[in-house]
Amino acid sequence: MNNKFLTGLTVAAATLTGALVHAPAASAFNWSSAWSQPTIYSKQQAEFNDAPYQQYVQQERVAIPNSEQFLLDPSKLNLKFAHNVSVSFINEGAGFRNQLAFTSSGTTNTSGLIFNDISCTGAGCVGDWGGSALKLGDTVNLGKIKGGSQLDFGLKSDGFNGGTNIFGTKTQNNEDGLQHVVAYAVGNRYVLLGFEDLYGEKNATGGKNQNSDRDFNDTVFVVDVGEDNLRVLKGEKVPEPSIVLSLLGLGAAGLVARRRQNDIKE
Ligand SMILES: [Ca+2]
Ligand SMILES: [Ca+2]
Repeated sequence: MNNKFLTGLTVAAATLTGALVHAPAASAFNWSSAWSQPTIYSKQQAEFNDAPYQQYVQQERVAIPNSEQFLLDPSKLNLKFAHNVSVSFINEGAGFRNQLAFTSSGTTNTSGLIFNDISCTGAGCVGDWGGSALKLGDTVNLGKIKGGSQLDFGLKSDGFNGGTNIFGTKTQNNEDGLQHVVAYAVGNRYVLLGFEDLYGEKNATGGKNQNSDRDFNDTVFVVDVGEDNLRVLKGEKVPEPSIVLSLLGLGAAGLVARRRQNDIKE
């Protein structure tokens, strides 16, 4: 091995190191300014009942306690089966008027805004401090997401008022390096997510810290992923439709097919 070659390697290594050092940190969640508010359906229109899920909304400034619900990793919301995915607003405990968006990547590649102004007022609303854009249970359809897709969600803190801090499900990509989302499996078909919208450790002030209460109640919503997808997310074995068909034969096949159609329609 000659010295010239070694020098070349050293230079290459130095260049690579430099590139790594200067590479921008991965963003928490890619936000598009081209997004606009999709149609919001009332809970009556969406036939959604928010009442069973209000119990998971933490009272203001109370850190989330141990929950008996099934804890999920919000950065790994993989859907195995196709489903018409919808998102329903449960509550907000925020002075900020946050914005929520989603991405789907993999088999279905799409993204968009879900709620442009997360603010509510009146009975049951935890953060009744200005704004009345949403009613509890309001629902947005994300459309059909195919099996083999990964759902992800991001929050723009006070985005309605021009805020620019974005929090995502990947803890290491958040600017403060802290977790800002919790996720639980609730009921038989929903993933419940709660966002914390302030920077920093609990009660930390100074610099970018915002005296956070770390209660993860600033935006709380559920995602209807369907029964089969939720079972998979909880680690249960759910057979492929084709396997079920071959195991059960033609008579049961009709039943399975109908059940799948219902899954899509719901
Ligand atoms: Ca509010
Ligand atoms: Ca909070």
